[in-house]
Parts: sequence; structure tokens; C-alpha cells
Amino acid sequence: MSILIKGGTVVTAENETRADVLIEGEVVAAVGKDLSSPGARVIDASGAYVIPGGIDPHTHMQLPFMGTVASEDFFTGTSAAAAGGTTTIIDFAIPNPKQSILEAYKTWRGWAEKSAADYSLHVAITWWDDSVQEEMGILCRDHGVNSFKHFMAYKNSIMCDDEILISSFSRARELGALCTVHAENGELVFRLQKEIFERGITGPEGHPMSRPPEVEGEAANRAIRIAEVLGVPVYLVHNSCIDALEAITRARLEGQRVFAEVLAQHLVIDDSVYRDPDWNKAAHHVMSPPFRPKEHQAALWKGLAAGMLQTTATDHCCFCTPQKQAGLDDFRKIPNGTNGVEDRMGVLWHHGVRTGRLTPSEFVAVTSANAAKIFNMYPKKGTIAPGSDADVVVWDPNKSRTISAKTHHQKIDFNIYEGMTMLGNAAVTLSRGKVLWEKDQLMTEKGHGRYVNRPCFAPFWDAQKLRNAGAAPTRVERKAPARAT
Ligand code: URQ
Ligand code: ZN
Ligand code: ZN
Repeated sequence: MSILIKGGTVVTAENETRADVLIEGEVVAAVGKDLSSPGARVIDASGAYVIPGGIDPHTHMQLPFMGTVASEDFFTGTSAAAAGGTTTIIDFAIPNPKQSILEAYKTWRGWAEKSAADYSLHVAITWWDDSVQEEMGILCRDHGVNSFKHFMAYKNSIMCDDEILISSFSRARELGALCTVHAENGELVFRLQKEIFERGITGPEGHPMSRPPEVEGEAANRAIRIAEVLGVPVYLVHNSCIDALEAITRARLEGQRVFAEVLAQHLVIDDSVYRDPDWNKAAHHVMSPPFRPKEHQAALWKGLAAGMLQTTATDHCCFCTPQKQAGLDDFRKIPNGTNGVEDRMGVLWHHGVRTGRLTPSEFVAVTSANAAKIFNMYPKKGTIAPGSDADVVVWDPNKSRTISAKTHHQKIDFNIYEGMTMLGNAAVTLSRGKVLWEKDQLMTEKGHGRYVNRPCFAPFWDAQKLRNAGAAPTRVERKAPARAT
């Protein structure tokens, strides 16, 4: 079937043009002025922007975590994403320590098959031995995985120590795969949690106290330095504070291949949420890294506008109130995670574009194109051009939405953006030419979503050689000294 989106302003990360978009089947066939196609279904986009579907590089659908399972599954989650203008998610296959990473990947593939829109998977490295080394190669070669996640936090669970980081980063270098990192010093968090709890602070307010910005800054800098020494690109997820941003900025100004992500929620919500007298409200904001004092939001917006932060995500990881209440007497037991997959694009447009912090093209870059380029899905994803997948959103800058758990499509009884009104939202969302969202109605189908293969980049060994071109390490030729007695 053909679809003709007429009369809008097409926005890519590069530019804005008044143009029509013709979709033939699952792909964009043409972009141009006054296009026509007999028999095509016409979608009126006059007064609206026509943008590439959003790509959320950080979600956790139905994740088994902290003794429970995230409430949103791959179908409900990708459906809610489509209502918010996001048409591709990259989720995480997270093996338990000692579990085959290939087996875990296959488990997540099974769960994701019911997705309503396209998806891909990062794979986490939570332990190390020769089988992990081997299976990383198989995942890259045969399964289109080009990014491996490392948690530097969550001690006694999925945390990586430096030995695992160094082994895995070295392997990624050989494979041409990208290393992604959750940067918080898990040992410090564990110690601070214990001290704070023993001081009698058992409520959600103990959470941010046990994860101060310095704990994130230390780990961010350590991951960046390890990547520097090994000569491998690194991507830091959910950077929430000045301390991490400083480490990223220093390294990028040095020309190091460091990529960095910011969550929509860390840009607009501050740490006052943890002092809410309503335990449930405070607990629903327990995520890692935590929400920060206001000055950190201002720095993150500048980092995004300056290109020090390239992608925006949600870390969508939902736990309903009964699940959160597992930590009623101990904040360390509150499952970490918040919602956001349906809200990210609206939040970034309302607080980013409407305030002049971002241009529409920069909005497209940080909500779609940059993630596609960094994770090697571009231009199949992330732009509107002939041959690209027809993941297209008609974005109405005047469409207002007041966010509420009562009306959202996310499978959770709480929304961290409750009551916020966003001006600018998705009017129509298409996934590979199929209309998933229109006139505030979801038309999603289980299994429409497809797995997106992400090929590896050229092995980075060359980069290492290039970096040390001047000073290839050479051995010193010398006569053996006389044996001292
Ligand atoms: O750390 C993550 O990214 C997962 C486990 C989601 N939870 C969270 O608090 N960020
Ligand atoms: Zn994380
Ligand atoms: Zn996460």
C-alpha cells in the first residue's frame, strides 16, 4: 500500500524542507515537492513537522531485577512508545553471572517477538571466562549485536569489576563492537547504603544520599580512561550530573571516541522528589543514577546543546506500587527504575525546542539520528530518505498532552511526569509504513515489530595503531648484564 504524507515540513538531523513523503510498502520511496501517487492513502501534515520515528537506545521491558520483573512487556512497551512518537527501542539482554550470554540473548529475543514496533538488543557482560569471550564473537558475527553493556554498579548482582571491564573492552576492540557503561562506583554505593541505613535512614531519601554525583563521576572517568588506554570507543548511558559530564567533555575535547546519553527525566526532574512526604511518590522516583539537584539539569541541557551528550533515552524500567513497596522498610530493596518511553519525545520538544535550547533538527538528532549512527542502524533508521524504513511521525507542535498515569499507555500505575502538560506531540506514528497511532488511537499488533541487526564496525585495532602511530612500542636491545653475585 502507498501512503502520501502531504503538506508538512520534513525535518532530518541535517535540515528542514517543505516536502511531501511518499511511502511504498515498508520504505520511503520519495521526498519532494508536490508528490502524487494515484490510490495512495493521503495523510495531511499541513502545519506539522514530519520527522523520523524516535529511537530509544535504553529500555528494559519485562526485566527480571531486584527480586521482581518490570511490569511493562515488549508489546505494551513498544505500543506506548509509538503513542509518543518512538518507533525503535534498543533493550538489554542481561545474563545472570555465570549464565551463557548467548542463551540470555536468545531468551530476550523470544520475549521481544511480540513487539509492536522494531527493536534491537544490547547484551550485558556480567561475568567473564573464555565462553563469554567466544560468545561475544558469535553475537557479533551471527546475531547483529554490536554493543555490549557493563554495569559498574549493583554489587553482588550484575556489577563488573575492572578485570571484567578490561577483558570485555579488549574483546570488543577486536570485534569492532561498542562498549556501553552504567557508570557508578558500585563498591562506594554499597558502603554508603550500609552507612546511611545504619544511621536510621530507611526511606527513599536514602537512595540519592548513597549515590552522590562523585560516585558517578569517579566511575565515568574510570571507564573513559580504561577505554582510552585500550583504544576502544565507549558510550556512557544515563549521565545525570556535572561530574560525569566533566569527564565526558574532557575526553571528547581530547578527541577521544566517547559517546554519552542523557535521560529525558534527568533533564526536567530534580532531587526534591525524594523528600515527598508520600512514600509511594518518593519511591516511584527511585532509579539509578538518582535525580539530582537543579544545577545538574542546567549543565545537562548545555551538554546536550553543545553536543557533549548525543542521545536521549528513557531507561524505561517500570515497577508498580506493590513492587516498589518491597522496600517499605529499607530503601535498598526498592526496585530501581522509572517510566518514560511514551513521554520522552514530548518532554524533549516542550522543554528543548519550545524553549529554544534545541532546533527541530537537533531534536531529531538527539531523539533519533544520533542513536542510529552510533549503534550502526543509519540510514535504515534515523532519517527520512528514499530507501529508509518508513518509520515516520507527523509531529504536531500545537498538540497538547497533559501526562497522567490515568491516561498514558504505559503498563504502570504511576508516571514521573504526572500533571505536566507538553505542547508538541505525535499526531500520527508509522512503523515501516504501518500506522500505529492516529487520532489518539493505538492500532498496534503483536509481532509487527522486527529485530534490527546492527553490524559491527571495523575492528578498532587500527585505531590503536593510528593513535600510537608515532610511538609504536619497541623493545630495548641490550647486552645481558653480568650475573651479580
Ligand atoms: O540501571 C539500569 O539501567 C537498570 C537496571 C534500570 N534501573 C535504573 O534504576 N536505572
Ligand atoms: Zn543503568
Ligand atoms: Zn537501564
